[in-house]
Amino acid sequence: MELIFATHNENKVKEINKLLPPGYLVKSLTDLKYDAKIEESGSTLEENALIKARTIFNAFKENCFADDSGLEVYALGGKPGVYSARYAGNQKKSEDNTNKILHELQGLNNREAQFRTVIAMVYNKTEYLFEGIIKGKISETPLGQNGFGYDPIFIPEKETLTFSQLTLSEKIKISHRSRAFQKLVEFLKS
Ligand code: ITT
Repeated sequence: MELIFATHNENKVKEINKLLPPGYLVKSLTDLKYDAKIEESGSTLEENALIKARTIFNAFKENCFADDSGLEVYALGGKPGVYSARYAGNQKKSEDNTNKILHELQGLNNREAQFRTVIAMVYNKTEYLFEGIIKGKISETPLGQNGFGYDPIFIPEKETLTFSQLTLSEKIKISHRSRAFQKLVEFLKS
C-alpha cells in the first residue's frame, strides 16, 4: 500500500520509515519534489494536521497523512503546543525554542510535560484523526545528540535519559508519533 506523508521534516520521515510494516510504502514531500510551503494557520494540532493532509490530497489526489506535533508543558498552561515550531520566533530554531522553555521553567518545581501528535489521514476521500501522547518531564539542561526539536530537553516517563540520549529505535518504541502511527496502521489493517 502506498501513502504520501505530507511533511518536509526528514526526521519525521526517518521515524515513520522505521515503523512501516511490510507491504507499506511511504513517499514524503521531498520524494515528490513538492516544495511549496503549507501555511499552518490552525489553532490546534488537529486543525494543522488536517490542513497539511487536505492540501496534499488536493495536490496529488492520493491517500495521504500528515502529523502535527507539539510539546505541552503543564506549568506553562500547555504551551508551546501548536506553536512548538516557532515558540521563540519565526526563525524556527530548535535551540532557541528549548532555551526559552528552560528559561520559563527556572525556579518552578513542576517540570511535567507531554508530547502530543495528531495524525490526519485522507483515505479513500474520507478524513480520519489519530492521536498519540507520551508523558514525561523537562530536563534541567539540554542533553544528547540524537533526534530533533525538543528531544534534548524531554525525559519520557520511566526513563532517566532525554529523547536525544536514546537511539532512534529506542525513541520510536514509545514516542507520541509512533503511538499515533500505530493506530493508523491498525486502522488500515482492520
Ligand atoms: P512538517 O509540518 O513539515 O511536518 P514541522 O517540523 O513543522 O514539519 P510540526 O509542525 O509537527 O513539524 O512540529 C512542530 C515542532 O514541534 C517541530 O518543529 C519540533 O520543534 C517539535 N517536535 C515535533 N515532534 C517532535 C519530536 O518527535 N521530538 C522533538 N520535537 C518535536
